[in-house]
Amino acid sequence: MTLSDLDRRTLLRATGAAMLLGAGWPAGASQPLFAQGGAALSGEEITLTLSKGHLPIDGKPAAAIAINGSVPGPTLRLKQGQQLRLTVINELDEDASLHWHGLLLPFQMDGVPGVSFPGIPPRGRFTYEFPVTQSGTYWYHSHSGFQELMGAYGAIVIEPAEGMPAAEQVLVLSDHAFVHPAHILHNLKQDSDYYNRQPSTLQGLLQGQGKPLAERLGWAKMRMDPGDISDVSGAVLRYLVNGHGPQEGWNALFTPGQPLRLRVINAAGMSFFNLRIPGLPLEVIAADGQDVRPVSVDELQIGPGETYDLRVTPPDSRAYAFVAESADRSGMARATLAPAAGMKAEFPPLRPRPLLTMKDMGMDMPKGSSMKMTMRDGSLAPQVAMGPGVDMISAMPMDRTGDPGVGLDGLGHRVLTYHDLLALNPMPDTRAPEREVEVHLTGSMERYMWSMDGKTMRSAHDPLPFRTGERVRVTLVNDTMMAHPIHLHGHLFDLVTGQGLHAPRKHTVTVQPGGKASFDVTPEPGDWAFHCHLFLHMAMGMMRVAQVRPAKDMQVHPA
Ligand SMILES: [Cu+2]
Repeated sequence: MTLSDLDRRTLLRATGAAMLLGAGWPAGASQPLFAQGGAALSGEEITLTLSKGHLPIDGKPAAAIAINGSVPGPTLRLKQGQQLRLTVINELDEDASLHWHGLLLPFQMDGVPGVSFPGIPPRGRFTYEFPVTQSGTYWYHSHSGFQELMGAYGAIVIEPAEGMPAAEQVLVLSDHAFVHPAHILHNLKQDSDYYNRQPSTLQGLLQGQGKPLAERLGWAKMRMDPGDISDVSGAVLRYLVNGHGPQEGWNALFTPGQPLRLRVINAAGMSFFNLRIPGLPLEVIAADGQDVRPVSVDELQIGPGETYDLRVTPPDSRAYAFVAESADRSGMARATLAPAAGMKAEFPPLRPRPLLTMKDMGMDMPKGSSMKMTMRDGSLAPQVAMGPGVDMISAMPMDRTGDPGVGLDGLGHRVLTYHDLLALNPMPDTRAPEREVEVHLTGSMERYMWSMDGKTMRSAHDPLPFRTGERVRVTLVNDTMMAHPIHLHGHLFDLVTGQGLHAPRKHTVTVQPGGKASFDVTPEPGDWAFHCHLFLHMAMGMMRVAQVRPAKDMQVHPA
């Protein structure tokens, strides 16, 4: 079963199983307690084994899937230019896979069941083999079932062919529930507001908080909630740093006055994080593994699937709080950076919950204009299959790559946007795009349905066709009120942000609610997964296959 194949029957079956299993699977002598954070593995031959057990989160065991007995799995420390043979052993009772997120490789080694290979059957194994051509911070994760949401992920750090290693730490951020992900999905299908425990409706209305009354009534009429930032929240998730829950936290040492590189990976299945270290500027030096001109900020948002390398130079001999606050501010992952073991940092309280704006609905319109009329006008996006799974078409989608993310405007300190990112090296393919492809990110929040162009992965087997080596612009239009981190496998694309030859190169781009984002890309041959990195959105169908073929073999599908 691939995650994208989760149709209704599979879902019901999985949910039934999850219900029977309660918290996932029973704790017992046969179920090992996993380690928090993995050892480093290097070399040309690496073996990774997936197995089930329990992860202690703040002392309480949660059903989990580990790689080599830890969550996260081992950190793969590689060298640019080396060969790599990765043998993956599946000790689970279901099909498994591992995908190397952000790595450029032959598509047969990319690890997506049903797209690039058949998957790894229970008690089977698969050997991936490819050259390591790039350097930087990446990660790997399962692309099967709910395994990633349950802990099947780890970091990849690739040292450049030349260059001295400096002091560094890897921070794998994630989210983990004490209930099975199928149970969460089941609850969302019944009530998409299930984990949005403080809807900004009656109580806030009575207290006169938040939005003005007229606007509130408008939102109510559309049966939407401006507080709907995340569909899965701290009500059910615990936010982890390197497998450590927020009460326990994770600790790292630094030498005062010396620069320290933090390789931050967002491996969360369902959460955006806002990162900051109160009292310490963050110098962004790489995004998605690619060097950028250093830019100093006080805070930045990281979407699921993205990585950022941050350089910090703590001046004082005191403990600093690394805060990864979930974007809906329902919880935080915590790390302490200190010059000596045992020091405690002061963590700030969660900030007030942000609210969505009209801009997040793709309608930055003057007051008094009618919202209802333009909420679902299919003529604005002819390729979108209008059906019950599409409850909105952005009327006026704006390029929002210059926005810092929901709730991060007007904080009074510097917050990173994609516009601040400039690639250190100019882009390798400087051709102007020959054509443009528009892909709509669509959904129905109420029905918890997610799709691209109104079609789910399951309903639309026709892939998105590309020609090998063409230069193409892909524009993503977000017709929903949630941010979606969209990931293209096996490629680095050049984000269109007005930076010319120094456009930032990425593998994952967050498209803000009601907004749009464009990238230019030179497609590599093969079949590549292209999907939202919120795993439950992908499971419900926000995924397509980018099919790249030589021009002579192109089959153009009618729209
Ligand atoms: Cu999504």
